[in-house]
Amino acid sequence: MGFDFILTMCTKWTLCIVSVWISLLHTMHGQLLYNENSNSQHITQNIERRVMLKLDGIMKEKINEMDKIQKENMKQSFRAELDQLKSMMENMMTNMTESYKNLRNICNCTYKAVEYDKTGIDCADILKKFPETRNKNGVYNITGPQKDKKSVFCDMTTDKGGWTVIQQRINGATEFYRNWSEYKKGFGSPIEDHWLGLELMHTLTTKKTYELRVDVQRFNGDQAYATYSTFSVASEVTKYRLNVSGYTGTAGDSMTYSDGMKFSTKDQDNDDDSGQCATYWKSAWWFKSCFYTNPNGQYTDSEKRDWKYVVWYHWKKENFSLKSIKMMIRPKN
Ligand SMILES: [Ca+2]
Repeated sequence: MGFDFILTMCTKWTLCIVSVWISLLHTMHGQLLYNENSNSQHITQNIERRVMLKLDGIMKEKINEMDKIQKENMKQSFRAELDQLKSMMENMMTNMTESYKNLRNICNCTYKAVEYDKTGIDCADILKKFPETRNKNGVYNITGPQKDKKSVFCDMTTDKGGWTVIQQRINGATEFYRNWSEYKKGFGSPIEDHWLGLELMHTLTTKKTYELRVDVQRFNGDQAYATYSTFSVASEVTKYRLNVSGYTGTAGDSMTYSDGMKFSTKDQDNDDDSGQCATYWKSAWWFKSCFYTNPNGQYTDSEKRDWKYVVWYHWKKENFSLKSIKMMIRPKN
């Protein structure tokens, strides 16, 4: 039985040592038979030395092997732990996304549930005709230019309620870089991002004297408002010329600058600028040259500084993007 064979066969420490000692006895016996005249003590010592050397070699080799195995095992276990961690993170992300979707659905359901089958000329008219709607914000119907019903969001709580929301940006769900006919007709959803439509704004604000309230919110949660004692939109012939005046509030006056201006969209340049404010800023508004507020600008999901975003400059005298803006009108008493 050779040592190399033992080395190959040895996989366990105990097995290895037992095998080596069996080999020692075997070899001793063989050597004694072969050298029957030799000094048995000398032979024994010689064999013992060789066996010890071999054992030492085997031990070293085994230690190296164990080191390698240990390193490999550590590597494998580390990799397994990483995979487990990765899988946990992926699960967490999936759960978070799901929770966020559920939360959004709950919010939407709440909003959807708050739809009232009540119609009026505007939200103030609905509040007057149906006093039970006081403090009940939600979607109501108002009579459109062609006597058709149009869904609007009514704010029935702020400053005694009766406000018809004409413009809203809350989540970037709707693209606002649109053409003239879309701004004329209106677009979006009353419970999310919404533009009521220039024609309906004109129809409403020429029947009575309206006031305007604008509510703005930063991404840090700060809120402010601006009210204007008069607000009206002239006919399409005048390019929906704006009449706004009588500012009071906490947000600063960023709209009087646009007073008397025609409305401009990407396909109708009616501004006072030598260029095209609408196409330059990818927006639509009663641009002059160009604006201090950009309610129909690009929506972004965090606070950034650029005029292209939804901006209300005079609040902090800075052009940071707003988290939300809401424009609403109500007839003056
Ligand atoms: Ca121009």
